Amino acid sequence: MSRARYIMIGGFLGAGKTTSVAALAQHLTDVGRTVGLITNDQGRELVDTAMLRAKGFATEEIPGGCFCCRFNSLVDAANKLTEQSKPDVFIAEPVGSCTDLVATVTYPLRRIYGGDFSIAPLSVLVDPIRASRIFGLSEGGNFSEKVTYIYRKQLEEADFIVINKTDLLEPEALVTLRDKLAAEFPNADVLQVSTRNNDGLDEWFTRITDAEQIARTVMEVDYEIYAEGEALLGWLNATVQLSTPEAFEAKPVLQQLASDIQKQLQEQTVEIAHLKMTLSPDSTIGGQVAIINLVRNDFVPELSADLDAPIESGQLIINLRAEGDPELLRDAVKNAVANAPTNLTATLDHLEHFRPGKPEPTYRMVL
Ligand SMILES: Nc1nc2c(ncn2[C@@H]2O[C@H](COP(=O)(O)OP(=O)(O)OP(=O)(O)O)[C@@H](O)[C@H]2O)c(=O)[nH]1
Ligand SMILES: [Mg+2]
Repeated sequence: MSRARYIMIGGFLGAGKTTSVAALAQHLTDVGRTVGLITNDQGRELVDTAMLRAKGFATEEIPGGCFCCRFNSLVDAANKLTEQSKPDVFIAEPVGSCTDLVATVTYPLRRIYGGDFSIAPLSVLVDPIRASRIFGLSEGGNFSEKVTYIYRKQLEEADFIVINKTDLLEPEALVTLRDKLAAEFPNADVLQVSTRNNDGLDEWFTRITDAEQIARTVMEVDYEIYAEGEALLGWLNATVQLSTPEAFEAKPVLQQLASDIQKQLQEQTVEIAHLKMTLSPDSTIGGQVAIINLVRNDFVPELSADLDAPIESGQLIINLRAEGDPELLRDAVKNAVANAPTNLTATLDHLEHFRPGKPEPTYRMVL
């Protein structure tokens, strides 16, 4: 039996990983491959899983910890997908605050399950506005030093640094960013894409579909700084049941909730890394899922998918990651839900808020 392909697309929170996973999955499906997707998070109730399943892709999620710390769950998820649909390509999205993936995920996969998987080069996506701020090329809201440490480490281990969202940056600024990344991370090839505009994807997808990851000495990581960086991030996952006697439109409700959360966190000077929400109708009428995202404080919440028609009830999933106290995130979300439009009944079913714990990988292999 031929080995299944394992492709991992990393990158910091909000860089566009899930959007790219969906685009790659569609591309591979179109050329006759069978894909199985694996999502991952520190908590449960994931927007990414809802989004990818709504697109019709076989998706397994690993909640409650990152791939590196739940390595055996990653293999279990691949086995489960194999039982369901026998994928010949697995595409995995690690948590956006995770690094050291080569030593803790791809090398162990190669060493222990090398007969089952052929491993693609590691892609690490960047949002160009966020990256320009991290590397001092532009002004604006930013993360503190230890969170930035994780950001840089992600890029250091990349085989491909993929500047995504090129539609957001002027050409000169893009060249400056590209040169900076190429100079700082000479081991990586720097690619440029706009997943939204389907620009540059062919070259990237071709390079990760066929080539094998080349083994090299893994980078050093200070797990104390890494853990402190993770612990500066606040994490919140919640589910809310929304209903009205009369049908309601998803878009204005999601926009109001997102803007309300954003305004409260701006006032608390909490830097948002990614606020994402999906609204799934309880009945099949009304379309698949509406999605809204916000990837920094000084931007507008963007609707990346809408429902076809108004709905009477549905489930809202809220995933919020920001540099700040998780209690502030909880308060912002609870207030926004309480301030939901008056004709809506909003019931909070589940809410967890925490700081990610110290990463303790199942394996760490240096070659
Ligand atoms: N302008 C623009 N926006 C994009 C592009 N690709 C993705 N986005 C948007 O970026 C936001 C974040 O995208 P996701 O794919 O959810 O990012 P992610 O890296 O999976 O985020 P986490 O899972 O939270 O770490 C969404 O609003 C996307 O629509 C792009 O090429 N251009
Ligand atoms: Mg994602």
